[in-house]
Amino acid sequence: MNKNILYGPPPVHPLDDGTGGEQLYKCISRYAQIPGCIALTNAHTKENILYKDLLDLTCRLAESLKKYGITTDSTIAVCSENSLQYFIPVIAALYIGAATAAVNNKYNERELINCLNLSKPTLIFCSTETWPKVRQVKEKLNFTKKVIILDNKDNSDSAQSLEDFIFDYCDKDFNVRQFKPNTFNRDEHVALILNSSGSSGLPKGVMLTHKNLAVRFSHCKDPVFGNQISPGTAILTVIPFHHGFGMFTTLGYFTCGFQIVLMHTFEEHLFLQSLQDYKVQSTLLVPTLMTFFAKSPLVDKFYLPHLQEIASGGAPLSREIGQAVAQRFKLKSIRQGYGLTETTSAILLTPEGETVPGSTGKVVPFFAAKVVDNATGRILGPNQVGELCFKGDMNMKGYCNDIEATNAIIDKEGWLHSGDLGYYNENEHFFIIDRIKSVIKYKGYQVAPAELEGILLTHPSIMDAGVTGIPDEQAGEVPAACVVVKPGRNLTEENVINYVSSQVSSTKRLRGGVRFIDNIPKGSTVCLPWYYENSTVYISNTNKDSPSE
Ligand code: M24
Repeated sequence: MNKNILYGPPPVHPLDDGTGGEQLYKCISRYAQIPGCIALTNAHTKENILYKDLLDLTCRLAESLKKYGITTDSTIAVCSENSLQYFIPVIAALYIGAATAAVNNKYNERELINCLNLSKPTLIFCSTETWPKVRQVKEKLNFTKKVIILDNKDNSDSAQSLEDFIFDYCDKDFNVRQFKPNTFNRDEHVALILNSSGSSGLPKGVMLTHKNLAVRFSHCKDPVFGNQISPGTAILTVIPFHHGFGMFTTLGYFTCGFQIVLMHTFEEHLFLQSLQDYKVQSTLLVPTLMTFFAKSPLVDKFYLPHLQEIASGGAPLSREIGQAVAQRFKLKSIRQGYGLTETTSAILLTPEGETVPGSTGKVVPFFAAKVVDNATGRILGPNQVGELCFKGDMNMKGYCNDIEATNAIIDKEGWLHSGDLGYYNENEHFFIIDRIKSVIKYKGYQVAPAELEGILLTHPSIMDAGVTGIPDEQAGEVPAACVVVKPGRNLTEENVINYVSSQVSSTKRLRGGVRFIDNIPKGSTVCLPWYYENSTVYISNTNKDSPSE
């Protein structure tokens, strides 16, 4: 055994038996028996769903899906902002073993088509807000048979309401008590398909299994790496459910019986008011919002004695901001998590009572980590910087229909190469210091340079283009482009920015500006040094967006 491979500790509780769907069913059934036990609250509207109603709705929908013809080989998609109804199709599909593709609700038509083409869902569950986009897209997809609107009671001409779908397909005398989730091989069976561009290239479909989910559930109730189980505990979350961070923390909360107070859009006052009103004990933030709260004067106006934990993940959190936020909220420390879409959820987490400022935590149970010198392949020891690699039971099954990309990120021995540079100290606490893969993180959202480069190259006046991330205090990073203009053509920075903006969702806009150069040196982060050397570079767009985008 190599002493420089670090293993997570044995779990406090053994891994529960059963598929992710069976485990959820068991837990939700248990909490449904507690009178008035609230599963979800919408912080904006103050509406609730009880565990009892969640059980009823998910079982009825699962039964309806089966009657409609959805099987363990089928895929459905959910394209919605965070809402009370979001998890109803996700959980129903988990019960019966259909895979769910969680689609970014902010995607435009082009992005939606690309993303849905990866998973090819038979049904799409959308919201009133995303319906106009989904409607356009459905006409261009021959595999999608039906669209169901989650939050509307009325049927439209070409979509059905959730209520009506259940009414049409679930027997009137269906008895929830007789419902049983399906059993299948959890190691292989795909539970969810999320999007990530991985180390390079275009966004891909990340296939995560029921075993991956079961491991996340065990972390969630682990007293060292997760939360103490106490049904009714209120958790506030504004993290998008379609992203791995939001998806797997929230699914985990259902297994603990927590009251999940959700927000679909970050509003400072409502966020703080909700922390106070629901006596929230734990909340999740991305570093952009941590930076915001480090300075927000409003925090002091609220009485928050119940708040015990703020957890941050999805992007680097500086030591200073972490400490400032902990101080503002009168907490001892901030819990950090580090993960990739390809590892399901966090694989490094701050263990209870072991915070080290600036560290993303220690290896979780069921996982191993090593730091590798990329030039020599040598496994490095403490305090030596290299690429972080992970092996364990939450590593994805692979990318949908893309063995080449899967083999490029997971090697023959099963190690996933994160594309992040970092080290661990003598106490096995990890520190992330840089990213070597070709991914930009704008407010925690992935932006794939290859996608923006592809768009730039379709411009009739652009000969070559390179996209990179440049540091930004508020957003972490912003995408910036270097462009080579075809001889005899004229192009302004504004032209280029608008051209890209017209084809991408907001997070991918070229907020870092555009620089015109004579040729693009090949390599993924080549523009970065160039950018810094040119201090006169014009940044086109000061960040006027809301912190949550
Ligand atoms: P994806 N510090 C620095 N970089 C980080 C980071 C961190 N703490 N976390 C992620 N990154 C960067 O969009 C790295 O470059 C996620 O971000 C993701 C997915 C699932 C779960 O995926 C990395 O290669 C989580 C993040 C997660 N983060 O925290 C928690 N979950 C968590 C926290 C508290 O593909 C890239 O982003 C409690 C429980 C939790 F699960 C991966 O980007």
